[in-house]
Amino acid sequence: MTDELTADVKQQVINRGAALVGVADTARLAGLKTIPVDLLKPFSRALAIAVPLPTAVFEAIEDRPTPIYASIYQTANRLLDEIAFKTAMGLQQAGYQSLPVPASQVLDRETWQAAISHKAVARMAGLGWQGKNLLLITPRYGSRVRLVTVLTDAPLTPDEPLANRCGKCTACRDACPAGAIRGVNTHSHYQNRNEALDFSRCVAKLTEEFAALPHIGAPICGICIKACPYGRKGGATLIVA
Ligand code: B12
Ligand code: SF4
Ligand code: SF4
Repeated sequence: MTDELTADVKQQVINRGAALVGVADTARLAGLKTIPVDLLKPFSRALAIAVPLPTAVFEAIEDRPTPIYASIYQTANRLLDEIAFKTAMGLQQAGYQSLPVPASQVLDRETWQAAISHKAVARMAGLGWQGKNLLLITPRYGSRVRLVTVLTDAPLTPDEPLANRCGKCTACRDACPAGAIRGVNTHSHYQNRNEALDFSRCVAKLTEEFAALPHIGAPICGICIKACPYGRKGGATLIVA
C-alpha cells in the first residue's frame, strides 16, 4: 500500500514536468535550521523534486550570468512552485497534510535563509550529494537542476541518500570568479556554509555585482554550475542503432 502510494505520487510529480523525485524521512533532517523552528513537526516525509535546466543556457555563460539564464531561472521557479502546489493539493485530497515550500523565497536576508534548505532535503531523499560548490549534484544532471520541497504526513516509502562522488575534482573551485570555493569534500553535508565556501565572497559577487547587471536583477551566477563535469551532456543517453 505504502509502496503503491509512493509510486503513484512520484509518477504524478513526473507527469507534472519534474525529472527527479525522491522521498526523505524527516527524521534524517534532525538539526536542520528551519523557519519557523518547528516547521517539520507535523510532517514525517519530505518530497524532493528537481527540474533540470537546458545545458545550452550554461554553455553560454562565460564570466557572468546571461539575461537568458535570468529568465530561465524565473521560469524554472514558477514551474517548480506549480508542481509543488499541485502535488500538495493532490495529497491533501487523498487525506494527507501537505505543505509546498516555495522554490526560491528568502525569509531572512541577514542570514540568507529560507523556510528549509531544498538541498538538504534532496540530499536525504537520494537525489544527489552536496558538492564542493555547496550545491546538490545529481548523477545525471549535475547541479543543472532547480529544486523544490513538499512536506507531508503521507506514509511514503523513504529513499536512501547517495554517496559523494566529487573525488579529487576541483573544477568548480578553479572556475569561481570570487575565489569563494575552498575545495573541501564532505561525506554527508557541511556543518555550515563557510566550511565549503568563503560565503561572504559569493554573496557579494552575486548581490552587489551580478544582480546589478542589465537584464539580470536577481542574485544568480551559474559559473560553478557550468564547471561541474556531472550533467554536462544534459542527462542524454546515447542511442546507438
Ligand atoms: C538564500 C539562497 C541563496 C543565497 C545564499 C546561498 C547559500 N549558499 O545559502 C545566495 C543569493 C548567495 C545564493 C546563491 C546561489 N544559489 Co541559492 N538559494 C538560496 C535559498 C533561497 C535559501 C538557501 C538557504 O536557506 N540556505 C540556508 C543554509 C543554512 O542551507 P544550505 O546552504 O542549503 O545547507 C546548509 C545546511 O543545510 C547543511 N546541511 C545540508 N544538508 C543537511 C542535512 C542535515 C541533517 C543538517 C543538519 C544540515 C544539512 O549544510 C549547509 C551548510 O550549513 C535556496 C532555496 C531553498 N529554499 O533551499 C536557493 C538555492 C540553494 N540556490 C540555488 C542556486 C542554484 C544558487 C546559485 C548557483 C545562484 C544561481 N542560481 O545561479 C548560487 C550558488 C551559491 C553557492 N555556491 O552556494 C539552488 C541550488 C540548486 C542545487 N542544484 O543545489 C537553490 C536550492 C534554489 C532552487 N530552488 O533550486 N542562494
Ligand atoms: S555562485 Fe558564482 S561566486 Fe558563488 S561559489 Fe558559485 S561560481 Fe563562485
Ligand atoms: S565541479 Fe567537481 S568538485 Fe565541484 S561539485 Fe562538481 S564534481 Fe564536485
